[in-house]
Amino acid sequence: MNIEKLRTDFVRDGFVLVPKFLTEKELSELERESNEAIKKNQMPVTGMGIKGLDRFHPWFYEQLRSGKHVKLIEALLEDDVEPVHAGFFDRTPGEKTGISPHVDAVGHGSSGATIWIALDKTDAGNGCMYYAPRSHLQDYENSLNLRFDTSPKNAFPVEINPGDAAIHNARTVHWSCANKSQRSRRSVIYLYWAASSKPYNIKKRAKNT
Ligand SMILES: O=C(O)CCC(=O)C(=O)O
Repeated sequence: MNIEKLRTDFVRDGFVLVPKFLTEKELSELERESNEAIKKNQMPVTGMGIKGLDRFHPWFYEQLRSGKHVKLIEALLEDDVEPVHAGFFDRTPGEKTGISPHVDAVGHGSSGATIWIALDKTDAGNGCMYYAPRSHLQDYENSLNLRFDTSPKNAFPVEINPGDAAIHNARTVHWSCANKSQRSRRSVIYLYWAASSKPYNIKKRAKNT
């Protein structure tokens, strides 16, 4: 892994893809622990996913703090990190809606990052996530439902394989689409604030929202 190149791309675009981030063994372990966590959770997995896996499953508590991704995120943010939560997303086969454009830093840190690890192959057919390249450089409203032009010129499809990772800045606009296929599209995420980040007190909105 060329960390310098990843950092340059992350700073410029607001995201990076890391193919084959997990070994096959690590991927099986992640899948097994996700299944265990979902079984423990009393709520069904909805479109918004399950947040706070680390609060009821010790394996995720540990991973959130010392998983192998932590050092990479610190290198990309050039800061220590403050763990926020571990989550699970499942765009279930046939699901009719995805997730609206948003930034993860809603109402909190000005700087942070999310690592999104694919458990299944993800593509436009099964409701992949999209990033708006360089959107982290603009001031978008702190909202989970941004008015944002999601046309192809603004949209980078996160089409990756199981065990690959996508890492985005907490201020990068992203969204996902309905899963029109019969294939599942599961992922695990870990969200962090940069330790020195301050709460974001946004006063203005981007011109194009
Ligand atoms: O996996 C998805 O569909 C959406 C993920 C997301 O919004 C996030 O990680 O913040």
